[in-house]
Amino acid sequence: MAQFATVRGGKAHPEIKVQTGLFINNEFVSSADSQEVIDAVNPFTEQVLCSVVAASPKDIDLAVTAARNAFNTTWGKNVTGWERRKQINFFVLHHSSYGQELAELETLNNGKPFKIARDFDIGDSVQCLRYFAGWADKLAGETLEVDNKTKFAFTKREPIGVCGQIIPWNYPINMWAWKVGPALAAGCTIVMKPSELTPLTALKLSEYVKEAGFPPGVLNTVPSLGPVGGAALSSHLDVDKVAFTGSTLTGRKIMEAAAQSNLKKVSLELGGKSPHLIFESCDVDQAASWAALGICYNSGQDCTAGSRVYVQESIKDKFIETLVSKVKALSVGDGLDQKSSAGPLVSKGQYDRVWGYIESGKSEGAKVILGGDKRSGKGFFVDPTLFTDIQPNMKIVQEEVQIGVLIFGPVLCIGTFATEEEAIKLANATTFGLGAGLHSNDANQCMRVSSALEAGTVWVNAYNILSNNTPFGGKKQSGFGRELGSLALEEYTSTKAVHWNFGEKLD
Ligand code: TXE
Repeated sequence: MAQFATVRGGKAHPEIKVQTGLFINNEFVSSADSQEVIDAVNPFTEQVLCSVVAASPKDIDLAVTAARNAFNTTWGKNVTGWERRKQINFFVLHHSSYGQELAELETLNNGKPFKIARDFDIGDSVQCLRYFAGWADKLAGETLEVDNKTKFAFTKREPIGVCGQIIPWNYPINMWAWKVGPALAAGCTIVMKPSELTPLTALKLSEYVKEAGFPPGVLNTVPSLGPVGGAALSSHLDVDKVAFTGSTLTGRKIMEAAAQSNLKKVSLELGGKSPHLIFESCDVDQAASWAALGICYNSGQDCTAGSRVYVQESIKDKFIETLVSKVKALSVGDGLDQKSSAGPLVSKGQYDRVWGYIESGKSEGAKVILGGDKRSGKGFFVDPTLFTDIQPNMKIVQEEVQIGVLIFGPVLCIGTFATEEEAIKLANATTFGLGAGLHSNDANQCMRVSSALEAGTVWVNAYNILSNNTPFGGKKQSGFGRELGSLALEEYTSTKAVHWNFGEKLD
């Protein structure tokens, strides 16, 4: 098949050239042994944008070999931290100069609004890579006293090796940067498997990797179906670590594959059913704005989407009325339209799943107070849908937690509580623990509740804000390991202890 395709873009870039091969050793290549392709679909038009090569297990093996060779020769312990920092920063300069084109491609393949793709997804990923570039020459060990007269020990942080990175489709560029940044800074080499739903921006970024002068094999990109390429990567005997963001269901499979192959290190970020608590002392207008953002941002396709709001009974009516007016003000439409604040869902599969949940909410007796009706015409659209009168055992509240598949759309369940104790109990009544939010003007209450919430991140009087220097990750079945911040580097380094004898002689 042709090694590139021309994708019809928006006003700024009417035509975008996309490489369609696998990116191995800095070259775009065909599969070694397969004719399989992946269709990249535009979720607004439902049309195929282009087809890209789907990596087979043999291709994954070739990509791992390329990454291993680079690790042993041109990257890994063979380059100084200072050189890694320079190389990553050089890439960042290059990558940011292509921002508009990359953002349009993200909108075309994922559906999210162009402005958000450009200003948040790309803007933030540039900052993320810069942040990690800064760490590359600051990975220090310790000097430890063993015996003052004869011995001491020191530790070194060494790159863990070849890393498989399996990323989802909700933030294709961000998830790429969150994983690539710390891995490259630490000196690891990478085999990146983007989601089969959104392979295009990872391929575009691979072009920049080559142009920016990374040595061949340092970063390889292998679009593939999850059960084919993702499974091959997680069970590969020469992969030292696999980093994953996606569903709990797939996270379990990856952990199993790692355990049954070479016990590679694993980090998992698996989403959640995040609670958002609204206490009576809060600024209701602000709390409603954050709650609207919490469920509608990225069309609810967000691992920390605040999909369960619990409001104190005394302010229930005022809060719900304000929230409805905030959500109504959002405009859901074509991502290339400047006025859109949210786009369609990413795929027909996600569209069907979300509508299935909405229908189940209705049939189980929850009350729809906004949305809940399908649009006619093209595009995988789900307008924000708000449910009240929920019960803890309803499928929209609990979802399929046992298999770990969530609604993952702009669908909000609103419940009430009387006391702080009840609010905490409701919030923690989930097997997940990724994010949680609370709004209150009582500082002591903020301290008490933020301590009691079982989540890796708690937002107080805000929701969904992230910072590159602040760790992010889950508790319970939302996974383990941390991304962002200095802790992300722990995921990509191993500590070597060196014991040094300068005085003791054996008889
Ligand atoms: O996820 P998968 P899907 C959740 C969300 C959504 C559900 C299903 O609830 O409704 O997952 O989405 C790769 N071995 N999240 O089916 O399968 C796959 O190719 C190795 C939460 O898209 O987890 C893709 O690259 N890899 C979330 C990645 O896993 C495999 C983001 C994610 O796909 C594999 C996305 C296998 N056997 C979905 N099977 C979050 N935490 O933000 C699939 N993959």
